Amino acid sequence: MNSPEAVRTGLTVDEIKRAFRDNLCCGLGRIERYVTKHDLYVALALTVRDRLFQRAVESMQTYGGADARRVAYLSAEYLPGPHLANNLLNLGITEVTREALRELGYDLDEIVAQEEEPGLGNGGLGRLASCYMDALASVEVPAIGYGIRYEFGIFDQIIRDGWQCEITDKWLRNGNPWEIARPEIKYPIKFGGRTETFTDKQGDSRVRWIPETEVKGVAYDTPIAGYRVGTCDILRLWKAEAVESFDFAAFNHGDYYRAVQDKLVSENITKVLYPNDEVDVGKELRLKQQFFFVSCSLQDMLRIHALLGGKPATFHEKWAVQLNDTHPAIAVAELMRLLVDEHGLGWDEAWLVTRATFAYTNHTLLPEALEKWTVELFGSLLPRHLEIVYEINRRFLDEVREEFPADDARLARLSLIDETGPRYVRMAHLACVGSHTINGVAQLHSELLKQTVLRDFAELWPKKFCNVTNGVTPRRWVAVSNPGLTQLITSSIGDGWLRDLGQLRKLEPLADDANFQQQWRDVKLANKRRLATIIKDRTDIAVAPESLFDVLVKRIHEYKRQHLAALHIITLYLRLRRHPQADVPARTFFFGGKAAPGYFLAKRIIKLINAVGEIVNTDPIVRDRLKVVFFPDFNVKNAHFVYPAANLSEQISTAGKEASGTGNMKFALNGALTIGTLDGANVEIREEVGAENFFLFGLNAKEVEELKARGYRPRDYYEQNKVLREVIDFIASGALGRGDVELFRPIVDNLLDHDPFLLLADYQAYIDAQDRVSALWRDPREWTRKSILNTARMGKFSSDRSIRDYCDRVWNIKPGQ
Ligand code: NBG
Repeated sequence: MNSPEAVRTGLTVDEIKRAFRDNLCCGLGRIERYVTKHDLYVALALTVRDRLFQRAVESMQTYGGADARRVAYLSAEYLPGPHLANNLLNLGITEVTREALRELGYDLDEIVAQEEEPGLGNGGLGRLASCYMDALASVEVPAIGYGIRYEFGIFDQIIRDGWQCEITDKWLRNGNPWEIARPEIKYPIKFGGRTETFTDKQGDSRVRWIPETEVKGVAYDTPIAGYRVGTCDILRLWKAEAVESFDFAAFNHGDYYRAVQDKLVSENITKVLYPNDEVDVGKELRLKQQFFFVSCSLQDMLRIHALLGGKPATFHEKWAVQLNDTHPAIAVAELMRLLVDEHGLGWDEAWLVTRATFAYTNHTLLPEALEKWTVELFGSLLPRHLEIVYEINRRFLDEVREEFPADDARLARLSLIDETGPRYVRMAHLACVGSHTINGVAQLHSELLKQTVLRDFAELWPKKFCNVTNGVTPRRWVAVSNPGLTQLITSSIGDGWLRDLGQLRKLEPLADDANFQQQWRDVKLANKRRLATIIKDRTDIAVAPESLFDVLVKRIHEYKRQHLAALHIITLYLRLRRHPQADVPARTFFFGGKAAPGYFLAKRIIKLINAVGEIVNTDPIVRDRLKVVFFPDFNVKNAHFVYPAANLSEQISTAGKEASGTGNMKFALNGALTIGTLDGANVEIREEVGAENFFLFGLNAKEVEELKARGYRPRDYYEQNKVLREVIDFIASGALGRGDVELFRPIVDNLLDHDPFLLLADYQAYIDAQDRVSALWRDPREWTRKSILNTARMGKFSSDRSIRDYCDRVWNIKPGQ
């Protein structure tokens, strides 16, 4: 109690009170009489951070031993969400902290609401990385998550006259109490220039890279605590800064302003996160970002390895490095460079180490998302790496030639260099060649990967491929965001499910219990009220909490088919207009999600949804039965309010396009029923919860391909389906555009003439499935039973299970828990 650590890191009400007041005064220089809510938040965050770093330091000591193999998760994106409530939960101090603050006259929930989240990712991929950080610590795997400390994260979205507007995200403007800058952990990163060969002291021929510019990467550490365990891992994000020596050189020449200019240019590298789905990728700055964070991270791992007494040749024994998509794939060439050029290993030895180090996760089958860089750009920025890529390729193609003699077409397909037109470096190929294991993120996706984009690799190295189905953390996605449900579940089956999600099965016998059902509905209704209040506040639309909450939230993309949901709403609208007495149960349709700023059709889809809302929400005939809401700025913080309030989860992507999905898991875990296609992880969710508890519709992946191969003609569906025709004609008529017939013409033309994502082919099946949803909604007991069973059977989709699968199938690590 009297030792300094006890005062700084104790967990009793009194110790937390003391630490909090101490931070307010000595950490922030504030006195209680004049504090703002933000001051209170920062003081509490610092109080919690002390307790986290104490654990992080202990974890480093525990795992510093010679035997441990640690994980480095390399990801260009993370979406951690607000930290405070989650950290309190994982430390097990939510209630004592609430009490400590109450005694000081403050309200914990108000303070928690102050936090602004780091939006350092686009969507599912970044959020997955953060769920995995939580799970790595929770199953006690020593790990570092490496990434980029973007100054501007994903833009904030506002809706103006139905259109998306982007506002720059200034998440750092009020400081970030969760991170600690580590100016002593810094690495030089080189760009451009040329290479030359020389003979070293041993008489061996070596290569030297003479760069044109150099920047410095500085580490910023955020502790990531496991759930109720001692382990605390680190998220280490890199910020670019100017190298001092460069400033001095210019300064000495009297060119002070050039020195300042260098500083600006250097810091640009980590200025801004690139939105995905942009048409014009291949930007130089993005390749710079990728190389920058990868090189910092590998240099850091090599430093830690040496610190623990390791030699470069045993690097792979101590580090399992996961490439989160191709964004960090340049790591394969960079580790080779570090080992060969900087540490003097021979090529063959370095290659063994490299291949034993990396594993690659693919997150998409969409061909346009597979990264490639022109050879010119790549070579001008990373001349030494281009040489290394060529050498890797030369040796690799020799290997292929042995396996498949006289098969030039195959060689061309497999090559790291795409030579079908202008020459490109194919990053997915580099990742495949340089990794010991390649995985997809759901069973279906992993299979399709082997049949489509990575088919030649699967034929060459079938054993390299495996599947690890994605998962989500039940801590954030139930305990933090849905306290009502958490309490109900825990009072029924204990709290073991939060570390072992399979225990939710114990809820199954309660699915028919009338009393439990009533409590289940009460919790859902309270969550719906909470969401309704927020919606009223942000959009001024009043929604009825008793109506069916039908929710579609995710990035806006044609393949995710938000516009198919719009076709359904218009169908119901026209049905009600024609037959005002029609039996359509009251539904509220919620949409949320950002469109990439340069993605024309996605932005128009947002406008379409808002235009449908404008008509539907004000029409006296349907007014109280259909409501359409676009919830602006869907992010982690807002998501906390959305998943717990959903009755119906829309997972309606064209089969074969969504690699996994993780929102689908968050919904079902919170008791929503799913309407969905056989795509991504939907397939496995349906398998787990039971086909009878899932609204399936639409073509499967094979049927999609067959239909396309036969020659898909969307117009045939339009001509043959009277209701569909009315719906499309309604959009084309200008009725949604206040008479402007041009407004939605791009969408209408796209659907009638191309429809690459087969909305029209799936339309009728979707409407029929929605009618089954409405029918079931009229039977609250049956609906509730299915809702309970959905939650009860979601155990497989915990990110703890995913991480254990990675440990077992990919990293060869034994988790501590
Ligand atoms: C996304 C997929 C999702 C998947 C997440 C996480 C990319 C490139 N891919 O289906 O579209 O759930 O990755 O694996 O962002």
